[in-house]
Amino acid sequence: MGIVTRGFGGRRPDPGRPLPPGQFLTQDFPVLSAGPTPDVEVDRWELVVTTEHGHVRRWSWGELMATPAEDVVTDIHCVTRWSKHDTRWRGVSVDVLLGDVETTGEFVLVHSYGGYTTNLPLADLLDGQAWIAFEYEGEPLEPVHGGPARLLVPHLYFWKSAKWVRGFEIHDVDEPGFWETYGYHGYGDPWLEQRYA
Ligand SMILES: Nc1nc2c(c(=O)[nH]1)N[C@H]1C(S)=C(S)[C@@H](COP(=O)(O)O)O[C@H]1N2
Ligand SMILES: [Mo]
Repeated sequence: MGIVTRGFGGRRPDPGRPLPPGQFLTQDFPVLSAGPTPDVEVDRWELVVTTEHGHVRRWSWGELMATPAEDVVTDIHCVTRWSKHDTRWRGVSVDVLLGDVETTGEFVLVHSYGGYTTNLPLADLLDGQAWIAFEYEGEPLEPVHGGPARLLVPHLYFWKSAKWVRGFEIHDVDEPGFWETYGYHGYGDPWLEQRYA
């Protein structure tokens, strides 16, 4: 007997797979943006990490592309109650980017081109839990979905996955980001239904 592999084309929704409470499955890819899609050219793009001591580490687009990337297949969950199974991304693990950044800060305020921000514990960006994603389903990430690159943190509600990501500010204290200031939960675990504070 051969081994049956589920190829990309063969992926199907699995109605038996558990969803976080209060979520429904969608086949679409809704766009949720708090403002217009910023025009981010890759030759101007950079990712800037600032530590609590003010140390700065930058990556240009070329440097990001030269960094080993990985394929990620994961479920995503939006606080507006849609979830998607088996979304396929390509990106650079945040572990690789922060590998040589010295910090004892515990919190990150993520910044996007266009001004969006979101906060999360640094630990949630590490240990294979977060990527700077630049491809979706085998194609360059579309601008409306955060292209050229977005943060992907699929274990938290999708508002933490900042589109058009521009940088991480590492802090000793937790500072609320854009939606968190408007009452969204500080952490946002979909399995615990941490929608609002
Ligand atoms: N920069 C930026 N990132 C963002 C948002 C935004 O408005 N601006 N919206 C967030 C929210 S609420 C969700 S649900 C997802 C939506 O991503 P999508 O539009 O690719 O589905 O992006 C998140 N990241
Ligand atoms: Mo959202």
